[in-house]
Amino acid sequence: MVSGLLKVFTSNKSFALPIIGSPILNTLGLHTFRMRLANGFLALRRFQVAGLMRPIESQQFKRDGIVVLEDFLSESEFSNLVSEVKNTMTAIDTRSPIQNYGDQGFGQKHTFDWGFDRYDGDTLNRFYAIKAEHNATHSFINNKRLKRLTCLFAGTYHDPSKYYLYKLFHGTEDTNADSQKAIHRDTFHSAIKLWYFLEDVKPEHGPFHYAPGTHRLTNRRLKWEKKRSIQASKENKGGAFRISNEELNTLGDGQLTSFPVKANTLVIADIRGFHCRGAALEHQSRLSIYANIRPAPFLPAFHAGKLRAGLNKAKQIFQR
Ligand SMILES: O=C(O)CCC(=O)C(=O)O
Ligand SMILES: [Fe+2]
Repeated sequence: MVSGLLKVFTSNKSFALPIIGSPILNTLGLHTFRMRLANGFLALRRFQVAGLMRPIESQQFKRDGIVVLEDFLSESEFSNLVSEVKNTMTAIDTRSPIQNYGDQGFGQKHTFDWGFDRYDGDTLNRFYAIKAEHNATHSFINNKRLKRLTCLFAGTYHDPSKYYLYKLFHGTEDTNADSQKAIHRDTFHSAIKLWYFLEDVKPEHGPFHYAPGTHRLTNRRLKWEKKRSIQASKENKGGAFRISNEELNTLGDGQLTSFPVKANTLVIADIRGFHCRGAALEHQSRLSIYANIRPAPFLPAFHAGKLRAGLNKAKQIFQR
């Protein structure tokens, strides 16, 4: 019971849990209370990391929940980065060839020496760890504009460990469908994902789709969330709610839009907004640098990197 109560104040979104998933408490508004409270903490964390400074892009992010920044790096920085990433991927793919584990739905993590694979149905997400020798990649991750925007949008301090090189291979939909291609929102609280695309993403590559404006907590949205939380509690379901296109349009907060992009474009999205992966031609791929930045929704901002280093040090001392 105590642990169930404590989980209310974490990012946990499973309606199979005792308190988070209580139909009575959600009828009384627990889920929407968590959403509103998380908004309050986000405002606090944004103030902690950026004060009152708001870069020009933040107006658009506040309105739409997504920004698309073309020509993000200079041509020379971009071409250095692309060759570093492609060389790395080729070397790793040779050492650790892609395997099919027969996963269905949202697959488990399969780690290999340089990263991990995770399948969505038959579609593969291959994430490659960034190592010290990847100079061009490190320059990208430490890009001042990138850090300013991500820290402000997510309300967190910069944490390079969140970044991966990322190759997405679209699979066969008929036999083993990719669940990310259905419209959904990831979280009940604001959090960001970013993709810095290294190659053009055309319609056949399954571009990111997003419904601008749907990250906001409008009254209609809160009503919808409440209804869905009660239903999910009764069915002990997960909390990454799906929505049909018709229902999304009825909600009226924003329409699903495809975001095909040119290489050298950075896309940052608030994943509380409705989104999905676009339909693609089989075996097409997308290449990007990716981060999923999801700070604890009910805590002030803290330096996760420094905390990890401190904990590791303490562990070493105790193990002596
Ligand atoms: O890969 C994409 O375009 C989006 C997939 C998705 O829904 C997610 O990463 O949360
Ligand atoms: Fe998602």
